[in-house]
Amino acid sequence: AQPRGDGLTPWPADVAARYRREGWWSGTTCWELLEDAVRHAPERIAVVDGPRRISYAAVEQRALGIAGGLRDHGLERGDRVVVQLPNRLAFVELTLALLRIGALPVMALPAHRDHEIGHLLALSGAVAYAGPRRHRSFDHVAMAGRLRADAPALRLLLCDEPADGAVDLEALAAVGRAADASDPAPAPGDVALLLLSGGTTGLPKLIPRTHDDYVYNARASAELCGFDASTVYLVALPASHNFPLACPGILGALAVGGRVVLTEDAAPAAALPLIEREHVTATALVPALLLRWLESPLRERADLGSLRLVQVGGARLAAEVARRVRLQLGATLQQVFGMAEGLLNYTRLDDPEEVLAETQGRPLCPGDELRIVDPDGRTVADGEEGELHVRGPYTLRGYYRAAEHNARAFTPDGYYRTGDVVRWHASGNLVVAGRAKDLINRGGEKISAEEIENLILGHAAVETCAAVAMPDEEVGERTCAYVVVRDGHTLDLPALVAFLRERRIASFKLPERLEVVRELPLTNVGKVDKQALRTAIRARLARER
Ligand code: J2J
Repeated sequence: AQPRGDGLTPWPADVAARYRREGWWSGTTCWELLEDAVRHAPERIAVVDGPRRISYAAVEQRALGIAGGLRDHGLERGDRVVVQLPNRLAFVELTLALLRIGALPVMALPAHRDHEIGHLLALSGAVAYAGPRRHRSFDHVAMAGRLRADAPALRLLLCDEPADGAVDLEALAAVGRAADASDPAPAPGDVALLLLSGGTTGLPKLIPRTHDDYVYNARASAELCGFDASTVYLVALPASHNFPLACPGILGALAVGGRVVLTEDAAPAAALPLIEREHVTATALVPALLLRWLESPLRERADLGSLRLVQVGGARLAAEVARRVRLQLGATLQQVFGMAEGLLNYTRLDDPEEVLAETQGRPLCPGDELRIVDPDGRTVADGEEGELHVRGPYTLRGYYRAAEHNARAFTPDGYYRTGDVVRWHASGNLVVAGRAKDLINRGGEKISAEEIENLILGHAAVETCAAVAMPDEEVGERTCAYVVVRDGHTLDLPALVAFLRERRIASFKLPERLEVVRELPLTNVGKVDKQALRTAIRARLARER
């Protein structure tokens, strides 16, 4: 079968040939990763979700049941499916089923609402939406109904329990199916899935990841992290994030015959007893969640003796907190500086404590090409700070259907401009020093300043506005909205939040502070001086404390 080029910016032919020659691209699809593990140990438990324990053979049959059922409903290779399932068995099985068919999961977050899901449906032209019926008192089926009017391609609703007008995934899984090699399958060079960017643009971009590149991502990560058949991996972060999905995450654990334990609740009261009960050996956290685990009185009550590896990434981790992982959780810390766009940096398990605590690791692959540049695009001197540019065998060459943005987000020679300001540590690892991109990193969830500003500008009282990060002890950063109010109008935070809620957006994007000002400071080229605003709010918060 010919690779499906739709939405994919291909690597140049000579570069692709090198990636194959070096073995980084192995010509394997994500589904074949699972198949290998099934053949190896069919009876072993692959996935644990609450009381349910599903063997490798059963996961395969159940995923094939879903794949067959979806094919019967007309789903084909190359079709897009917006997946918004929480950390449940159905997430794993549906994702595998789509990977088997060659249909593309669009990895939405459970926190997304009409605003985000509507955009993802439109951008991807998805023919199906998969969600829970109700989750955290939100009715996802009703949302899908509302969005139908503006998503003409959408014709199939999938749910993991019976719901009006939706196909029941559990019923398809329960019927099951045997493997049939004659069923059409994707090619290794095809796009496997679409991940969400933690972008800086008005609306989020989608990241096409191919089977070849994602299989490398998961396998090489599993090897680096020492994953094997004895690994019990806890999915604490939302499973649709790249980190828990494939770094090494769910795919990495399944590829080596390990076990995946799911939880919808990562709070200490739920996660720590689960670690004890399931003998979890590894997990991935964002710094904010790690901090909650460390601070919890439950930590001393649960037996966490099985825990060997705690990966932390997604946002800056303070060295003082990093050092507490070994002392208070009895596990090895691994810092991960990754991005859904591709590049993964990991500290190695046997790195000295100082490197584990103070750096964000080094690239996964010898084929990763990193450049640290000044604002003119010139490489900085060794050890100096600059913006990180990267290309490599698992880093995208272009966002999905975003030609205009791609012209800015990539250099002419194919490097992705990460927007992260980094420097090399003497140990050969990277240190993330800051960022040049305009977003707010709230406990690892990325909020595009432009996206939230566009929404705020829709309020009748708002003349102009700017959204900036303000420091926060718990989640690292929160959103502060600076607003110039129109003459004769007033605005306070509750009114602004109520207005934004009516726009039906993910609630982590809501501003948590409002500063009404007479005017916004400008730089000498006439743009809003966000640096000045960040400094101002930081000073103000310090004074208030
Ligand atoms: C500081 N900033 C970091 C870190 C990511 C593994 C881990 C994380 C992500 C992720 C991921 C950071 N210290 N250790 O996909 O597979 C910030 C940077 C980066 C952006 C990417 C994975 N680790 N960051 O966070 O696509 O700014 O991926 O460019 O959500 O998070 O965000 P995202």
